[in-house]
This record gives sequence, structure tokens and C-alpha cells, in this order.
Amino acid sequence: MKKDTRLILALDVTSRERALSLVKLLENYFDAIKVGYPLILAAGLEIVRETSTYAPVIADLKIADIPNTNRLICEAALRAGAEGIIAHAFPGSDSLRACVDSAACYGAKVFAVTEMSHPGAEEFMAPLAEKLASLAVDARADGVVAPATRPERIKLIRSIVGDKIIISPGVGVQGGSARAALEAGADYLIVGRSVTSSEDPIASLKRIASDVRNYR
Ligand code: OMP
Repeated sequence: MKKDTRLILALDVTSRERALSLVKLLENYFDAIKVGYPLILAAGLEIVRETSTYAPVIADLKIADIPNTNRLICEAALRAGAEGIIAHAFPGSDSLRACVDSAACYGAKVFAVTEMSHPGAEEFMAPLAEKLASLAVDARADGVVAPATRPERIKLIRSIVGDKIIISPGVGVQGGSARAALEAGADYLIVGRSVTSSEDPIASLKRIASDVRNYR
């Protein structure tokens, strides 16, 4: 995954046509595309292959099952062309390792969720985030997901995961700042609605891209 713009476009739209028109329009302004349940359930898994002609696709299926089921889910996404997978760490090291092993067969990356970006994550995830980050390291995940809404938590998670890739959602609509997340140690920012729901998606994405450039 190149690291030019440091932006990952979260394609949380519910039609194939809208998804493809957004990636065509914004093609030069992001390094990867994140496709999750809203789009896959609406447009089918084939959307992974279609969007992967524009940029590497991370399949955000937040996989959280027993190892065998995790493996089957990963293989479906990887066969469809995903180059990255998002999996939960909380089901445990064997479950996460099943994803890592499947991804390795396809040369793909696994990102393990540590602490989520929304307020409810403070109830159960935040107290466990350090353990989840360590588990991601032990299971040899390629990277972790950490919240741009709480940059101090990115900093803490960075101190645990060393040079693993940190991808951070929560910039824009959820209230996180691009600059603060990067300063705290995020490698990539995941941006969704502030671009995909904008009247002028190019202008909105360019604004975030310029925050990233100014940070460098
Ligand atoms: P916006 O809030 O619209 O920018 O979208 C953020 C994207 O990141 C959505 O696709 C979320 O599902 C995803 N996300 C979070 O918002 N918070 C998290 O803690 C984890 C994710 C994720 O794994 O991508």
C-alpha cells in the first residue's frame, strides 16, 4: 500500500453506481479504499474486485468469530481481491492468527481493531485496548485500527505496536482532527462521510489532504 496521501477512503455508500462514481472521481486523492458491510451487502462481494482496479481494497468485515469461520470469511474476501482485512482482536489470538495466516497466503495485510472511535468504545474496549494491541503484535498482524477521536490513545497504542501500521478512523464527522491523529502516530487516516456525503467530495478530500501535507 503506497503512502502518498496517507488517506483511506471509507466507501460506506449503498449502491454500486455511487461507489464506482466516487472512486473514479477521487482516484488521485487516496492510497486505499475501505469497503465494508454497507456496500458489500448492497452491491455484492464483486464490488471488492471492481473497486480494486482503482486502489488496494481493505475489506472491513470486522471479523470476530472462531478460527475456522474467520478463515472462511477471510478467504472469501481475499479471493474477491481484497489486499487488506480488518479483524477484531477480542475473540483471541487463535482467531486473529487464523486471519493472519489466511492473509499471508494471498500476500495481504491484517489490521486488528484495538479501541474503536465511537463514544461507546469507552465502555468495554478502552480498558482492554492495550491488551488487544499486544495481542495484535503477538499474532503478527500487520497493523491496528486506533481512534482518531482520541489521539492520546493512538500515542499509547503506538508505544505498544512499534512500527506496525496504524490506520485511524474518526476524522471529520466523528470529531477527530487529521493533524492530531498524525502527530499521535497514525500512519493513515480513514475518511468516510466528510467526503462521501459532501456536496463537493473532491474539495472535501483535498481539504483533508492539505491538512496531511501541512503536517509533514
Ligand atoms: P466516517 O466516520 O464516515 O469518516 O467513517 C469512518 C469509517 O471507519 C467507517 O467505515 C467506520 O465503520 C470505520 N471505523 C470507525 O469509524 N471506527 C472504528 O473504530 C473502526 C472503524 C474501522 O474499522 O474502519
